[in-house]
Amino acid sequence: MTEVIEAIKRSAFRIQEAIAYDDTGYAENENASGDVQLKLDIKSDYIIQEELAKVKSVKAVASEEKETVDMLNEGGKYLIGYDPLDGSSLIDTNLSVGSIFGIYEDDFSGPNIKAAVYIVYGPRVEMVIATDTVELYRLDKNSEFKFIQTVHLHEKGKLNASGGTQAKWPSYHKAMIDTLFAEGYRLRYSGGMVPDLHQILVKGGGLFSYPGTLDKPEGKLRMVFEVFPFAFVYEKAGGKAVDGHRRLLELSPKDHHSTTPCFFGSNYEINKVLDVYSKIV
Ligand code: P6P
Repeated sequence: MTEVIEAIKRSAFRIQEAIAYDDTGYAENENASGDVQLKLDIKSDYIIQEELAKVKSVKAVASEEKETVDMLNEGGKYLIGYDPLDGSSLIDTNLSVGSIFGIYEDDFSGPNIKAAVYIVYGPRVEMVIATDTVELYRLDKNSEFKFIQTVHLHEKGKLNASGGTQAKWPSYHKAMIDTLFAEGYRLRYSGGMVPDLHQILVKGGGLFSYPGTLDKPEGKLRMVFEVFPFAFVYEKAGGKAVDGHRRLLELSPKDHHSTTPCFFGSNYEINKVLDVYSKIV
C-alpha cells in the first residue's frame, strides 16, 4: 500500500503544476461518462496511469476518464479506481478541484475498498489518506507532504452542501434540506465534490447530499471513482455515508461507471436522511 500512496503523491505534485501553468482549454473528445474533457483531464489521467504503472502491487486501474479497466500487473494485489481531476470544469474560475482514489481488492465494490486517498488542489495542496484512521497532509515548501493531523467528524455539524438541480429535487428531499437550513445550517457548496466534502470533514461535520433527482434518478456521482472513496473516508472519520436507505459501502455497481444517490455526513444529519427517506412511498 505504501508504494501506491507514494505514486499518488508523485502524481499530485505533477498535477498541481499542470493546473497552475498548463492550458485549461477543452480537448476535442468526451470521456466515458459523456463529459466534455479538458486537456487537463487527459493530462492528469495520463500522469496518474504513468505513476501507478511503476507499482508492481497494482493489478489494474479504472479511470473516470476511460471506458475500460486497464490491466497493469497480473500478480498485483490492488485495483485502483480513480477520478483524476474531479470538478475540472471549475478550473477556469480558479476554484479548488481534486483527485480521488479508491484502493480495492478483488473487485470495484463497496465491500472491497480497503483504503481511500484524495488530493485537494486549492490555495494549498492537501492530501487525505484513509486507512483505519483519517490523516491530513499538506504539501510543504520542500515539495513533501507533511503530516498535519488526524481528522474526526463530530456527532453533529453546521454545514449543508446540497447538490443537484433544486428544481429537480423530490419534494421530500427539498423539505429535508429546508429543515436543516431552518435549524441554522450554513450553505457551503462550490460544485466541486472534493473541496465541498473536504470542508465538511475539516470543519467537523454537516451534510453533503447529491440525491436522485427527477432528471437523474440514479444520481450523478460515480460509485467506484467518487462515492465509495469518500464513503470510506467519512465512515473512518466517525460519520456515515448512505444512499438514503443503505450504507454506500454495501453496494456493488452494475458496471464501473455506475452512479448512485449519495449522502455523506455526521451521524445526526445522516440519521435525519435515513428517517426522511424511510418514509417515502
Ligand atoms: P451539480 C463536478 O462536475 C461533479 O462531478 C462533482 O465534483 C460535484 O459534486 C458535482 O459534479 C456537482 O454537480 O449538478 O451540483 O453541478
